[in-house]
Order: sequence, then C-alpha cells, then structure tokens
Amino acid sequence: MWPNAPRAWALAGLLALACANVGAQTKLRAWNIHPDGYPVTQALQSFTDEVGKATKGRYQIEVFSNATLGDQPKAVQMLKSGEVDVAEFSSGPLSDAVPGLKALNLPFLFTDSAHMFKHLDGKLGERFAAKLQTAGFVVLGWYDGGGRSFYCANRSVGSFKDLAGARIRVQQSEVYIEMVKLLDATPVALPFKEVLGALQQGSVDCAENNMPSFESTGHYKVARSVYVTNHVVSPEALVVSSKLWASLSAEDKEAFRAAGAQSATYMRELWNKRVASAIDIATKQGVQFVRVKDVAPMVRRMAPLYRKYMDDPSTREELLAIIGN
Ligand code: GTR
Repeated sequence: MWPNAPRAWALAGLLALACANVGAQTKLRAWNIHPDGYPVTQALQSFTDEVGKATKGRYQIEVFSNATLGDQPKAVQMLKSGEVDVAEFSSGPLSDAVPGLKALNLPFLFTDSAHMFKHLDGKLGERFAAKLQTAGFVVLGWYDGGGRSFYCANRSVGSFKDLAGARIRVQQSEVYIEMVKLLDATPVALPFKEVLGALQQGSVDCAENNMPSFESTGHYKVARSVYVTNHVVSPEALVVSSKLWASLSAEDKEAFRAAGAQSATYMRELWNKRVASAIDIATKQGVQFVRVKDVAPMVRRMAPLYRKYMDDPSTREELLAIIGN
C-alpha cells in the first residue's frame, strides 16, 4: 500500500486539476468606440455570443462600448500590448501603428464598399492581415467603414474650395492630416467623442465621417451642410491581440475565426441599412446634402499624396494592385 501512495496522490492531484479545468472560464475585454445599436456594436455582440457558444462558455468576452476604455489611438496601443484582447478599429488610427496600411486611407482609392471588399476579401486582404499580424493585431473580419464626407457648421459647402481656411476635425492619422492640408484647410486631430463639443463651441468648423457616425454622434444637429464626397472609402477591422491568439488551441482559433467571419457578414448587412436610415434622419431634420459633381479637381489636389505613397515601398505594391482593378 505505502509504496504506491505518492502515485495515488499524484493521480488524485491530476484528477482535481482536470475537474477544475472543465469549468475554467477565460474572461476577455473588447474595446468598441460606438454606442448600443450601432452596426459595429451589434456585430461585436454577435461575435462574442458565437465565441461563447462555440467554446461552450470557456471564453467570455465583455464588450466595452462608447470608448469607455479610452480613445482609439490609445486602444490601438492597448490591444498591441495585450491590455485589451479584442477590438474593432478604423483603418485610420490603425495605420499609424501599422504604416503598411496607409494605402487604405488614400482618398478616392476605392470607388465604393463593393470595390473595397473585392480586394479585402481576396489576396490583398490577406496581405494587409499579414502586416497587421506582424505588428500584434490578428484580423478576424473586415468590417465596412463606408464612404466618408465633409460636413460643416455655420458654413455651406458646395465645392471643395469652400473648405479652404476651415478648421477640420480629423482622426489621429497621418493621411487624413495630409489630405486636409492639401485642401488649404487646417486639420485638427481630436478624439471621436470630443467632436460634437468642438463643433458646438466652434473650435472646429467642419469634420468628416461616414453617415452612420454623422448621425449616431448627433453631429448632424450642429453641422447642417454635408458635402457628399465619399472621399475615403475604407475598412474597419475586428482584431484580437497576438497575445490572446498565441494562447488559443487550434480548435479555439478556428472557433474565433468562424465567429469573426460571420460577424463581418452580419455587420455589412446592418451597415447598408444604417447608411440609408442615417441619411433619412438627417434629411428629415433639414440637413442639406450637396453631392460632388466632378471629383477630378479634388483628385488632382491630392496628387502629392498619391506620389508620396507610390514612392513608399511599404504601400506601393498594394496601391498598384488596387489601382489596376
Ligand atoms: C468612425 C469609425 C470610428 C472612428 C471615427 C472617427 O466612422 O467607425 O472607429 O474612427 O469614425 O472619426 O474618429
């Protein structure tokens, strides 16, 4: 009896450990900038539900919406360091951390979301995802960031020349800053949540965003003139940290991937409906929309930007692939 006792204890220990692991739960945090009901928030929720189901509750992801964990540039760093595990980022702020992504923010590169996803759902998407992975971000889905347009308070804009001299809020992102300078305007980089106050107080004259954000933030209540340029059509990305990714089993990685893919499909469906309802809400509230008639003069203004990023080896190949198709 006695000689076998250490073995019996070891077995009992292993058994206890195995039992403890059966119910083991890992709690994860997801960063989100948008409010409840926004397409990104709903898609993130469906992602977390699917992960929960597929892993039988072993992974529980809590979504922190409305940028409560910090603004986007800060959250990008938090995800990179593994302080948050999951996030949905716009390619604007993300490209400051991963310069190879800057191509995605160039004005008038993609004609619309269908054109963008034709590339992102193929080889080019894999290339961008590889660049992101090297920098600590594992892409599980490309979400729609739609087309962004300029809008102003106390200034009606019927041509890009009307933007000259304006203080225009931009995301903390190099390409956006350069683009606004080329319009002879002054870029003001501000956190998303501060834009409404800045428009109300007049510390900025204009901002630019897609229509769902224009509406969900209430910017449309102050900025009553929209110049519909769709100057940047760019993606957003559902990402998890490399730290989390490295800790997952092959089977759990598959579950996360599948949940990410289905949430991206869901997001894109919700997006199109939300664009239409946002325009409808703003129109009913008397917002004036002026569509750009001819983008060519604005595109010509952007020439230094195209030259810069065509000469840059970290963006050149991707740009050539997009321009050719
Ligand atoms: C929104 C985007 C956010 C954020 C915001 C901004 O369209 O979904 O992630 O980038 O624009 O302008 O700061």
